[in-house]
Amino acid sequence: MSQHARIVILTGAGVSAESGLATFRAHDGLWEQHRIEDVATPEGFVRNPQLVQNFYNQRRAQLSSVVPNQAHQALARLQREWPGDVMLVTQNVDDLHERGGSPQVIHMHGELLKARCVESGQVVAWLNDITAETRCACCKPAAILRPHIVWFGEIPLHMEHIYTALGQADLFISIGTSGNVYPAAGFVAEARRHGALTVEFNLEPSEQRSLFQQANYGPAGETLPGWVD
Ligand code: BV8
Repeated sequence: MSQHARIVILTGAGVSAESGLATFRAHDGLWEQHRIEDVATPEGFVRNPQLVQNFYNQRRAQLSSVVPNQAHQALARLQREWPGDVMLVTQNVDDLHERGGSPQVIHMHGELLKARCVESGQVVAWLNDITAETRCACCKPAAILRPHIVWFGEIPLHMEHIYTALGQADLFISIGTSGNVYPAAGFVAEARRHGALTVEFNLEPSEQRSLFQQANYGPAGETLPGWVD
């Protein structure tokens, strides 16, 4: 039984903002340019698959032109150096935590750099565009591939694993999320219910601000390194 605090970290789009990736709900955010219903729901994918593929192709392609920032690197140091258990859960679908040195990342909303066969559900690494001609290699006849992304109305990934960790956490840290999207937005209440200390790092107070016992407002690339080290 580890005598060191068990930490669960949840990140959102704000942790990648200083790397240049758009967040969702800012004035120039992704949801200002696209309707969620059109590009981030199963119904939208059935209605206009190419519109959805293009939305994710453009975001996937952008990954090669951005780099991790000091917030990603500080979290990776915390994961590597903290003697107790640390679980990093992200709502983000980019690979910046991995490239920032994090040894373990749980992507509860999927990953841009993976695709999924709509027939078999098989998930494969995917670096390029998915087009109308793209087909899987696992089915006969070959089936279409979708982004390995959890859309609205779909069940997030690794939920049992996450809830088990939330039930045992001594410290829950939320970074760069507006606290609008469930079930992730409910994690702070779950951790607190089990006695965890709850800390928020965000540009401004999130929807869940009242549930955090400590808060550090400002760019995570500036507030997190000092706190971690
Ligand atoms: C589910 C992948 C059941 C897509 C995403 C009606 C029908 C169906 C469902 C619902 C419904 N009504 C409500 C729901 C539930 C729904 C939901 O919560 N809707 C909301 C809008 C009300 N949720 C779902 O559908 C989920 N599934 O409920 O299934 C279930 C549940 C539990 C158990 C079993 C079954 C699925 C949700 C997943 C949707 N997919 N992502 C994609 O990425 O394209 S969600 C999307 O929003 C992103 O993943 C994103 O990560 C996530 C959350 O947004 P944030 O990360 O918080 O980003 P945001 O822009 O909002 O905020 C950024 C924050 O950073 C800001 O506060 C800003 O101040 C701060 N910031 C900015 N810069 C910095 C900074 N902070 C620090 N430093 C900086 N430099």
